[in-house]
Amino acid sequence: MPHVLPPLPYEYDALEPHIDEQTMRLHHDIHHKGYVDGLNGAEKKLAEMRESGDFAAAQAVHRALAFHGSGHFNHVVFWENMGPQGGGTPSGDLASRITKDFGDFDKFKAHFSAAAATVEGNGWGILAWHPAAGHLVTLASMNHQNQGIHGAIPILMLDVWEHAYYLKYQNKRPAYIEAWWNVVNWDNVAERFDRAISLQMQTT
Ligand code: MN3
Repeated sequence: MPHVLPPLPYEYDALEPHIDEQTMRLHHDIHHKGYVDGLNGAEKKLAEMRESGDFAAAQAVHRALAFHGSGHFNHVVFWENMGPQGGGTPSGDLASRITKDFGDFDKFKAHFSAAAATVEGNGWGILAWHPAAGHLVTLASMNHQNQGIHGAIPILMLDVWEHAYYLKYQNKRPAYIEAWWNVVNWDNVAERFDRAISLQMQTT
């Protein structure tokens, strides 16, 4: 079954003034759709390669698979991580866990912002549950096909590719990151956290 571009879970202008409508239209309709099409193309090529037994292009196709696959799935999380009623601070188990693993929310926020701001070039700031470590981790991911810690489950993702903010914030990525906190849908992050912590990897 081919992958399909999911519609945004809110209107294109719903995150104004923090994320502008034009950026959202380009980001979702053009960039995200490109990842979906690329992923479908890579999977189709892989199926053809299995059929023909000719794997000469395997390296390039797997590179495309990782690039477009990560691009697609990261954006699904990213869109749902935001919402027009966002901002504030998390509550419940997620809030307790953030305090336990990062000290307090403000320390976590500063740490996550620094991770996102210092990604070299394009990439992502990621808060993830690591089943093997048994705690939350903050990741700074260059591009998105080169995940740093395998097995981590992203529950909050911030896109810091320039296409996510350049129209409104130009080179001021920290200003975009600061504004982004106002649209975080913590209910969604908490829901992801609740599901993620049910997975415990056996490491001993
Ligand atoms: Mn993007």
